[in-house]
Amino acid sequence: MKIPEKIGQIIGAGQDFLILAHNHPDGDAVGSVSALGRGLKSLGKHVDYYMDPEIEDKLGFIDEIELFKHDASQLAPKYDAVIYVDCSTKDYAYAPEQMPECANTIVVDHHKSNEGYGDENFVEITGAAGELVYLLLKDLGAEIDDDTKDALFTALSSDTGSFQFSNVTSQTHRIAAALHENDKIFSPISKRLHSEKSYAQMKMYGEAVHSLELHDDGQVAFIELPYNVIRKWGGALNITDDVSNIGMSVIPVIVSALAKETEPDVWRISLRSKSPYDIDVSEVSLEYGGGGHQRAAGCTFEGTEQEMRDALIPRLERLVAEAGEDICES
Ligand SMILES: [Mn+2]
Repeated sequence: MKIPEKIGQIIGAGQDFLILAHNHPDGDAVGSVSALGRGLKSLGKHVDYYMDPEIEDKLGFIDEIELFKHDASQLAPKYDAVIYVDCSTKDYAYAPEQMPECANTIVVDHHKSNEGYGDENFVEITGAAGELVYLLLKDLGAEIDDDTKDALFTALSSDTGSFQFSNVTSQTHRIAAALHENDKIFSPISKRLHSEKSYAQMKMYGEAVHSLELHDDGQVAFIELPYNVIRKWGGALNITDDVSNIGMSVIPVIVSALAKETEPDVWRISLRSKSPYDIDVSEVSLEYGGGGHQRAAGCTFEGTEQEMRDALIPRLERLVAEAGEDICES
């Protein structure tokens, strides 16, 4: 994997860096941003983070979060570079309305749909953006201390569904192995990220299971969490990541959708497709201004529940139909 040389030069020559990630940051975004910032600071650089304050409680063990800024007035007027992490497009980033002056724009991302909007782009399709951050920190000769390891493991573990998804490669495991060196144990973080839930989160999970529908002879799963249900169980932050994957655990589902009504008539849609089928759910998310990967993508739909269902369910059935007739054989 080739890291553009210019990135090392910009970081080497610069002193002040601004790090951004996407809206509604997940474990990969928060972990990658934190690890990158800590690594740059180990090289004597000054780092500011500007991040969406809506961060899931389960990520609260990452101390770097306390340094995240949410108020643009706290930022410097000028940086040597802004680094976009885990953002498939510039628009998807959580950024101040009035961006400080940044001499360079660096992009570190792993989304297939990323077209390279930076001056310098380290964009490769990997399991997690955290893999790219690890490679970059190694390349820069940055220190990877215990907290940085925790952040990187969080990134890898989050975006690979605890190393279960098809985006896991030998590189993902090699990096995870390197993080485990010196008898470092990540079991508590794994449990925290993937199995522990609060009562409200578990009830929300139950509501999602309860709403599960199958379409297209069981090949398409559809789960809906309406606004009143989300409110009842404490808000959208109590919808854990694994809710998006409930549909995928049902046989013989190959495409699943989770529709969350985060505000009245505003639906955040998460799409999944099962490997090894050649189905790219980002085709659908892109039609609605979203983005993502072949097997995990997202977008926002504005409209009534009926409008959302009428648009989405037939579209997913068509996606499956277009993938070919032999799909049920394997
Ligand atoms: Mn990611």
